[in-house]
Amino acid sequence: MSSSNPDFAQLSILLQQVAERVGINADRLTAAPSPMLALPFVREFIRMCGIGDSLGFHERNGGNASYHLLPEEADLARAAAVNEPGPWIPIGTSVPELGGHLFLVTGSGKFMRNVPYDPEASICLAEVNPAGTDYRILWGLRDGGRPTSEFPTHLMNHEVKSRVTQGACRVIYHAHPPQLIALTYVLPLEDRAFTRALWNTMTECPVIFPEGIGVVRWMVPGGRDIAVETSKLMERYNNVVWAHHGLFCAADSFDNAMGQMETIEKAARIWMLVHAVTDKPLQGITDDGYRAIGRDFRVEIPERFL
Ligand code: 2HA
Ligand code: ZN
Repeated sequence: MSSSNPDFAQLSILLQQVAERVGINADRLTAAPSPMLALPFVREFIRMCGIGDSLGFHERNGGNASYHLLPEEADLARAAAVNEPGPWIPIGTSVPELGGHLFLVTGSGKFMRNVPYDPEASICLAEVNPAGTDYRILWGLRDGGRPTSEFPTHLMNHEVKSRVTQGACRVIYHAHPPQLIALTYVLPLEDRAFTRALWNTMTECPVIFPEGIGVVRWMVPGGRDIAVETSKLMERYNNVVWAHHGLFCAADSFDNAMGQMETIEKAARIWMLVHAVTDKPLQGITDDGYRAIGRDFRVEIPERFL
């Protein structure tokens, strides 16, 4: 349908009037969907947000996600993001190894539940400047806003993970899974205690996170300090617990990021189910059991956890 079609012109005027009356941006009713939304990694990002919501990981605006675009995806995204870039804004930390890179990221204060419903208002494509100190928005957050308050943690995690995985890690996903958060009131806030407790709940756990799991003590979220602590642990782990807050997962794909979040929350749930019944479980997986898993599944189980 072209705008020279009289029916379309009339419809467009009607929509403008309706939009004004109900107080919303008329572009939302009349604009064609952005070509960005057709890109496969954008669709997968949106899908992951919807799955997280359906699993109860994202009350209100809780949680956030980011995706580090491959160079060829960045070319596609630049072509699809037809808007004028926004102004450069300080990140609040510096990520020199990510200079010039592009990221999809959820918006501050945005609800994960609304990402599939209205992605253009809920997420954005952000570009990091060559020095790695500032970012600007190339697409998205149609009604205004900024990337998540945890953008410094996301970017510092991406910088570390990209380095230690030779570019394989692309997704950082933060959620508030309830039973894992509950566990941060019960277990010592130590990597070893969480690793052992969670590994011991399901045989697949040491296969899915053989490197263990890191724990950050309670800290004020949303700034550089917690970003520094988290990214230090990301050198060694793919999953980092924030005490009394939630979990950060780093992965090479959206499926694996969600898979880690779901597995670790399920492990916490099993821990809770067992300990609701007894303080002293009769049995569990032994150290030699973990060593055998490491051998048969060809994963490295660090001896320091045994
Ligand atoms: O986006 O989860 O940690 C809200 C949060 C902050
Ligand atoms: Zn959070």
